[in-house]
Amino acid sequence: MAKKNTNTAKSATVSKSATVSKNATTANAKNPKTAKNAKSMASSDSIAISTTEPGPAPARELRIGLIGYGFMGRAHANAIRQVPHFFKTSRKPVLQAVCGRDEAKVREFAAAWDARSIETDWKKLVARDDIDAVDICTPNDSHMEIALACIKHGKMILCEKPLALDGKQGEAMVKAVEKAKLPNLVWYNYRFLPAVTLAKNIVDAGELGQVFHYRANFLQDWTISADLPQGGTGLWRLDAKVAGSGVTGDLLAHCIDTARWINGDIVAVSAMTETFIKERVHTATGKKQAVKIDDACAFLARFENGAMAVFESTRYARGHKALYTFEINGANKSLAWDLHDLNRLLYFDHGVPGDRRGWSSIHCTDGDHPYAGKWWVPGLCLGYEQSFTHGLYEFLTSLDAPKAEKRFPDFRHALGTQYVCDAVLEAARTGKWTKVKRA
Ligand code: SOE
Repeated sequence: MAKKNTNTAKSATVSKSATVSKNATTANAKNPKTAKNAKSMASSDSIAISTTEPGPAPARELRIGLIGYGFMGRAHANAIRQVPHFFKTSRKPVLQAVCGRDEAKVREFAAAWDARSIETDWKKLVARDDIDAVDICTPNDSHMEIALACIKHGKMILCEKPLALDGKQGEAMVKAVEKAKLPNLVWYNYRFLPAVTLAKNIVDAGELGQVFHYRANFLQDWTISADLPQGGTGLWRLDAKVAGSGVTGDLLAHCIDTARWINGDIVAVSAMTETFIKERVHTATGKKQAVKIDDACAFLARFENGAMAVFESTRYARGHKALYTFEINGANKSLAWDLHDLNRLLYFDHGVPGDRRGWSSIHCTDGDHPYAGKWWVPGLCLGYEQSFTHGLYEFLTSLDAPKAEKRFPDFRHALGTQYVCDAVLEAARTGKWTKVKRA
């Protein structure tokens, strides 16, 4: 390893000096004065770089096999590429392989994202010796089977949310992964945005005082058309057998993850759901079939810390594409966040003198803000994609300190979120307040 480094340092020296002396010669021919400057530049430049000191040891690779190449596959592949450019970790993530059933599409994805190899059978991928971690980016009904196979083969797992179809599946996954002591993550990404992490830090510092209220929405409008079929690429989200549930597992799960992370466990819920379009053509059969997912869901919740909450999600809020918002109100301060203006955290401090009191808007792009200092210069914005990059960074960091408190959602945390989803659906079915199981 050290030898390789030294070589790298040497070859850097050779090529840089070569460039400098070429410039110097050209300058010399034209203007002797410039030539003198160029010479001194050349010597100081080469002093700066002609070192035989080895640079830092290159990070050991973490060879990731990605299963699934849809929209989420791209989000994850992008994070795998970004982490080593912006963050220091002792394992360098690389896209060792991508896997999907359609070979032409997998090849296209592999070319676009520089995957080193492809597979069309996930069982082969999880058995490969050159894969350290598997990134499960497939529809929800396959998470458990793939995760259990990964565990058998001793692979770390990065699993797309929600963890599974329901708590029962989630329990089997948690049991197996913890028994095997394999590092694991679930991609609940929004908590890693600087403004959301700042909200968490402010609440953790106790600045809000007693927390009274939490409210969150996740609003979309893409399923309003009755002509939209269920099943197949992207549209599996409308097929209960594949998705497990509708907006509860797909969208509210994000809100629940953030809420539990910031404000602690949810202990009981009361809910209502609605399926506005009762039948849709299924892409697999070409026939109209009953729609069994929740198109919309609203629920009330009680947190362990006594705070009360309101959550709402729908795919029928005309005009809203992905409006995730939350607000938290404490005795001293309130915080609010909106995905459409994701770099800002709204902040109200009752401690400010009354005549200057008001909501302020913190643009979380300064070096003091979580993650922001690792990117550009202060004031320049980050986006949706960085939420995945930061999540992966936290996962990689934890590999060096497996006993430290995890700064990302693992299977067990995601199981807690799954239990809230299960309780919400149960409460909507029975019309009763329902206790949430503890993960
Ligand atoms: C659904 O439209 C979806 O893509 C979810 O599946 C994602 O988890 C969410 O982040 C954005 O919306």
